[in-house]
Amino acid sequence: MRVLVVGAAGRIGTTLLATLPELGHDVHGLDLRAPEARDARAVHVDVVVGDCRDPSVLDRVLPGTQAVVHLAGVPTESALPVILDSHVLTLGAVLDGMRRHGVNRLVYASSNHATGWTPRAPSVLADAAPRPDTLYGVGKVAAEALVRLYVDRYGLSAACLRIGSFLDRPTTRRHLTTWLSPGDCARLVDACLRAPELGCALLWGVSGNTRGWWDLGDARTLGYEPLDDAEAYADEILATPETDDDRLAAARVGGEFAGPGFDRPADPRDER
Ligand code: 15L
Repeated sequence: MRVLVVGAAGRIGTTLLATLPELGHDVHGLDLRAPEARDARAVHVDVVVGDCRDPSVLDRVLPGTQAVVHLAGVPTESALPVILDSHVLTLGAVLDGMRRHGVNRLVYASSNHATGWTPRAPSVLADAAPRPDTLYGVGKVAAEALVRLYVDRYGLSAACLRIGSFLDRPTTRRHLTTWLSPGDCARLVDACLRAPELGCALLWGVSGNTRGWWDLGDARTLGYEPLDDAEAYADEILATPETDDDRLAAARVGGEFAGPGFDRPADPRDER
């Protein structure tokens, strides 16, 4: 499948540029800047440098594309105007471009922070109600709503991945439940690209972590088979004493994002 990765120079983007071709996809990318370090597996992948909010840029890269993986956006808390621009406006422009060019499949990198305020429970479904923990989470909720609109109004087939902690390896207690390995990230995106129909799927983006409490049932039904488990790092991580920050991070889906350290006014003029 001919797949456009928007946000190709970011951490997840550079991974997918290297791994999706190995899974049989014909990948190309778009980003505001060129990827810095290219994995040897991605040297032949074409990346256009341009702004996905510019329709003329999309009109260059979308012809012939069969699916878009949209990763663009500031990957952490920021001022509300930045959040809305980088997550919602970029996605809206890409969705309109996809309509213009008849591209009907989207994999969207949402985040656990869209429902980060949800308290810990033995199992939390991936389509848990929106409960953002930050302005970043608000941006992801708004972006998920935009996807929903295009599914319902225009018949788009889409998956929003509420990604946990995308890292080469887990380093904290929270990561023992939230880790998404690079390999599993590629397997999850691949499953979403290959599933016959997505509707408007909401899925957790995590590995098959033994200590996970985010339900992977819907993702597995779509064909996702995680091969990694943060438990392989548990002895090393648990060797250090548990801190108050660890306990806070364990209380809600969003971990420390739902704590006092991420308290921030919506109006940037109120920031002290
Ligand atoms: C995210 O969505 C962020 O992009 C990343 O920076 C981490 O904070 C991650 O969630 C997480 O919850 O660990």
